[in-house]
Order: sequence, then structure tokens, then C-alpha cells
Amino acid sequence: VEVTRDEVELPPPAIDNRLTVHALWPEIDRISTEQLQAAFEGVGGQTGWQLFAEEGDMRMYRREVEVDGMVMDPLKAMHKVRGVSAREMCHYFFNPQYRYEWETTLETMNIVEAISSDTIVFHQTFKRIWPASQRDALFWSHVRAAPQQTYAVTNHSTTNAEYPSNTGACIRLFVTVCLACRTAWPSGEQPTRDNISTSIAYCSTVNPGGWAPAGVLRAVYKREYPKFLKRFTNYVVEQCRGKPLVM
Ligand code: 6CM
Repeated sequence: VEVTRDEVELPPPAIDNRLTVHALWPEIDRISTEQLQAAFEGVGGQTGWQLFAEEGDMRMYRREVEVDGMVMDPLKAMHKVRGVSAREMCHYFFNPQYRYEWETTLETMNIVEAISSDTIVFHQTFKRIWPASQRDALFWSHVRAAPQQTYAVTNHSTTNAEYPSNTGACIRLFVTVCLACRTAWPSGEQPTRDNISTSIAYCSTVNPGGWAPAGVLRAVYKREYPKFLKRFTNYVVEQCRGKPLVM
């Protein structure tokens, strides 16, 4: 499957059958289903989520989790954006041609395997954060539609013999990310840019894969995640301005 810079396909409304014959399909389907289900679950009551950032409609929560002294804090963010659809949000998050325009932690991004129109395996390196070693990641990314005007992108670490971990300057990190979006509009009306609003649930768990000072890592997350979500959502609003709505 060829993915070119000028091929601008929106996320397909049904699973691409080139994916369902791939060896990764059972894992991709299971993890994507689990992530999407968990994404819209609440953060209140006894769930242990603590609010750490709030701005306008955006709220970010984390749970402090350490395994052998390494920070693995799960993060969950809720946001609401007007005038863009769930499908449009996921299109810009999934599609590699836009990534350098909104992803500020990125140093390099390569397509390892374009499995189908809805699934790509990526290798990425991230900017180094002093005093830790530079990190890289190898993960599949899958976009899908779900009932109730919902679209979601799930990213999850994988392995590939041609991209071995911890051989060069980088330490391999492990990531599970889900961006789930659901669009609503007033009942009895047709959806337009002026009356739709899209609820966003973004979940991320990063295992740094090797030593990184807990305090530095938590400070980086506290600064970078709100910056990412604000920048990404503003980016999509800007990209969609004046273009016909795609639901
Ligand atoms: O979800 C985000 N981006 C996606 C596309 O790039 C993808 C990325 C996942 C990797 C997330 C890793 C973040 C770690 C960034 C800093 C490097 C850590 C060095 C550790 C040593 C101290 O799902 C947006 C990700 C926004 C991250 C703030």
C-alpha cells in the first residue's frame, strides 16, 4: 500500500480488508476496542484520577504509577471542540503528512509499514530531554469508526526485526495512546460547522523503557501534554476553516 503526500484520504467508515489478513490484526482489533471503550469512561469518584491541568473546556488527569522507580503515569484528557468533526480530528492525528506541523516532541518520523488505508507502522525519534538519553518508539497506528458519530486512533508499541531497540543512541520507549472523538449537534438539525461540537478523550501511557529521572519526566509531561492537545486541536480547527464539513 502506498501512502503519498498528496493522497488525502479521510478515515474510512469501515475496516480496510487488507488489515484483517495481517498478522497484527487480532492485537490491533483487541487493543483498539479496549482503548476506545475505556476512553469515554469517567474520571470521577474513586477512580483515582487527579486533575493536573485545566483550561477552557480542556481537563487533564493523571494517576501516579511507578514500576521499579520508573514513571508510567497514565494520562487522560477530556476536551471539547466546536466546528470540526470526529472524523476530521482523527484524520489529522492519524495521517503522517501533517504530523510535523503539530507534534513538537518529534525529531524524526518514518513509515515502517503501510498496512492499509487505516493502519500504519511508524518509527519515531523524539527530542532529547536532558539529562536522559534520547528516546525512540516503534508503534502501529490504527484509525476506525464506531457507533454514535465516533472515530478513534489507537497507537500501540510493536516490534520489527529491522528496527531493533537500544542499539544506537536511543532507548526504546513503549506507548499506548488513544484519541477518541465523538460529534454531537442539536436534535432535529442537520450537522454544520456552526452547530457541531466534538468531545475528545485522549489517553496515553508511556513506559520510558529505561532510566529517566521521575521529577524531570513528570515536569515534562505536565508541560507537554496540555501544549500538545491545545496545539493539535487549534491546528485542526485552522485546517478545516472554510472547507466543507466531512462527517
Ligand atoms: O500522541 C501523541 N503523538 C502521537 C504521534 O507522534 C503518538 C506519540 C506517542 C509517543 C509519546 C511519547 C511522548 C514522550 C515525549 C518526550 C520524550 C520522552 C523522553 C523521556 C526521557 C526523559 O501517539 C502526542 C504526544 C504528546 C506527548 C507530550
